[in-house]
Amino acid sequence: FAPPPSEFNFARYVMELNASRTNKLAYIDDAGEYTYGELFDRSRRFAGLMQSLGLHREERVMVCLTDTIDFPSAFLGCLYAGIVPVLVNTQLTTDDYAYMLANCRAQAVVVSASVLPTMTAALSRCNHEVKQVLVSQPEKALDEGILNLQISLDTSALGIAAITAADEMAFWQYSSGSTGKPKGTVHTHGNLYWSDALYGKNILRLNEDDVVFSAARLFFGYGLGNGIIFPLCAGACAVLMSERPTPQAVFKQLTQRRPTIFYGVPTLYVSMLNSPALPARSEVALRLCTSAGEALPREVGEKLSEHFCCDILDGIGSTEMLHIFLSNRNGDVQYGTTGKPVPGYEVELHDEAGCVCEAGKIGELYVKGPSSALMYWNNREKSQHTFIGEWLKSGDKFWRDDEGYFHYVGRSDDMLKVSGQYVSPFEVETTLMRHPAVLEAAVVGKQDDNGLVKTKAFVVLTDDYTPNEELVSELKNFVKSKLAPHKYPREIQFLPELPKTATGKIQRYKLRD
Ligand code: 3SK
Repeated sequence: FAPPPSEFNFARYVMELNASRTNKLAYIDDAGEYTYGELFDRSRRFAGLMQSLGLHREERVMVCLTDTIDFPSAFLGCLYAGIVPVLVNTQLTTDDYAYMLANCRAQAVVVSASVLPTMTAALSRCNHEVKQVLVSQPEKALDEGILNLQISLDTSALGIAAITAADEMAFWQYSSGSTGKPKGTVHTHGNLYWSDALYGKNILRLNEDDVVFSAARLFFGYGLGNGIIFPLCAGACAVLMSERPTPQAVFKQLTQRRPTIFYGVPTLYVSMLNSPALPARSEVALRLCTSAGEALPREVGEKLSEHFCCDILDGIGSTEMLHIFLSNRNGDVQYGTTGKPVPGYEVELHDEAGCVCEAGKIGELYVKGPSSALMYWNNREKSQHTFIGEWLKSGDKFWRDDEGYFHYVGRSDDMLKVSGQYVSPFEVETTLMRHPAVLEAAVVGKQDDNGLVKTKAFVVLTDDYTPNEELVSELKNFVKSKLAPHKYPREIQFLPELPKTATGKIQRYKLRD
């Protein structure tokens, strides 16, 4: 792929790409349908609104929106004006928002009505600079001084386009590590171009006839690529859903909107497979599914692909790399693996001495590619630890087989060493999940009376089983019969559900505590 020109604005780029698609559908959300013409008109008005409120280039706007047409309009509108949207999770606490508002020094906040009370509390707590709060789809009258986004857009003039550089700061996302405060991850206009060129075009091969639907929300890097970057670069149509992506809600979209591509996460796929309402192949129009966020267990991938007669592409990305850089390919899927490097990215595994690992050896994953973030905002120490020259240290452990497929072992900080040997929580969890009693499992390290680390499993049972001591022994024996003896969980605790992030990742650190 040719690099983007040095003068490059992603919003203007997609507007030009879709100039002949004025009447083609770009989005379908819970409230209606929007053509490319309407999307770009809303985006330009959003840019005009920000400019009329006195926002300048490079200033930040916090975007805290659920998945409706307002999200892509605000995102593209900011980019068009050279203003920097800071995309934040809609399910955070007052403390989180207060920290982020102060950290990014947002001059305006665009927020969904459902998040307004939490955001208002955060705004009153921090010593902020916010000039204006705008609310998307309010259901009741707003306090004086707060603007209704739709009404403001209706009366706003079209904004003035900014001439930006490909390497210029375009938007931020917050990356949450297992410890410490969230880190403002700064991405460029060029990064948006590259993640589409390398993954959207080469791996998904999206075209204008595709209809895509992402269970991962737009504020998450995975969702942003799925629902904005890739469909807009292909002239495709994206379905947006505001409510939580439960299996029922997802089935409704799959059967009624009939997307050709569905982007899911492993925990959702597990629940979908366990639901009696799982639609038949004939009821859906899928040509491809993707999975990210955490590794997709082999059995889950195989069962789902058999059911829907299409490939499920498991891959891994990161907030820092913007989207997926290691992935299975359509027609070349090894279930239970994360596939091979996406062409355009280089991936290496490093051992503890920093040397590149040979096949079969577990190592720390490093990735190099053109969509890598610039830095973490105001955090030199963490930036230097993660962005190492041209390489990015991902914090994940993998091994590579002789055919070049990468096998996920776990987060570097979730890895356990039991009896001097590595134990991958993921391997024990997926083994447990092969037992019919186990819906989900999470494995952590727990010190025994001698201070030695042993594995402990937290298990959510399927509907047909109830917790009892016999089942504990049965599950331990089941793992012992499948894995090396040091790997079976010495302790098993049953839970009604596992603690998870908004994007479905198991929060093992909460279980460790
Ligand atoms: O978690 C992932 O695998 C991921 C994928 C795409 C973009 C962002 C992330 C964190």
